[in-house]
Amino acid sequence: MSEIIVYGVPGSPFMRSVCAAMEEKGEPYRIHAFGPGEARGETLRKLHPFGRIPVIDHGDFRLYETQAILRYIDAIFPEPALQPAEPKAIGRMNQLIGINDWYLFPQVARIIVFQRIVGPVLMGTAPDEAACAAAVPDAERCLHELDRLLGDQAFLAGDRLSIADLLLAPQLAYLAATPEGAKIMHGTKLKAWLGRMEARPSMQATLPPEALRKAA
Ligand SMILES: N[C@@H](CCC(=O)N[C@@H](CS)C(=O)NCC(=O)O)C(=O)O
Repeated sequence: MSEIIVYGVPGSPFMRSVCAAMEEKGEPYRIHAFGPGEARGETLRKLHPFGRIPVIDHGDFRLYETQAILRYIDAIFPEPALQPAEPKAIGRMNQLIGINDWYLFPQVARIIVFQRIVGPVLMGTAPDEAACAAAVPDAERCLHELDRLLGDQAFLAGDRLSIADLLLAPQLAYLAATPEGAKIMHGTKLKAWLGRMEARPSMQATLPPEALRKAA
């Protein structure tokens, strides 16, 4: 079977989810890293019409949208399974994926993490304090709901690691490193879960570049 190539910009949380899934599977993969300029230009548009990362190639099969990539990886490398079999856990995992893609990333991480970490490190911009403050109610809603759904479980969708954990942990690792995220997550079960996730070899093997880690 041909090797999976992951296209993206190192430090991207969505790309980290894909790489962490490959690490969990213990399967080799290759990263094709774009520079920040390339990631906004025609090179990327040729791979991804919406100009986002990550994208994967598996032989002549190309795929984008992180949750689709994660499900594909789980289908071609079945062990260890990253999707539950029990209907309620499947529903919960899919709900969490939706929360990430519809609320947490666009309403919260894309604003607070960009303003506090990505912009200052990669573009030399100063944080827009008003934009960060305006995103706090959405951050509170998302993080409190994730904490509630996690409850006393070991993982977000139950007692086993799933795609939901791998999608959300890279996003929350950045968010927890911002003053807004740190304050909201302080003392929560979600924060403890994040600590457990960050200790996993798959997350340790896919740490963001040092400059982004230091800023975080
Ligand atoms: N729905 C997409 C979102 C991916 C996404 O937004 N990736 C970010 C990087 S983490 C990106 O490409 N940003 C480029 C931009 O905002 O122009 C997915 O799940 O793959």
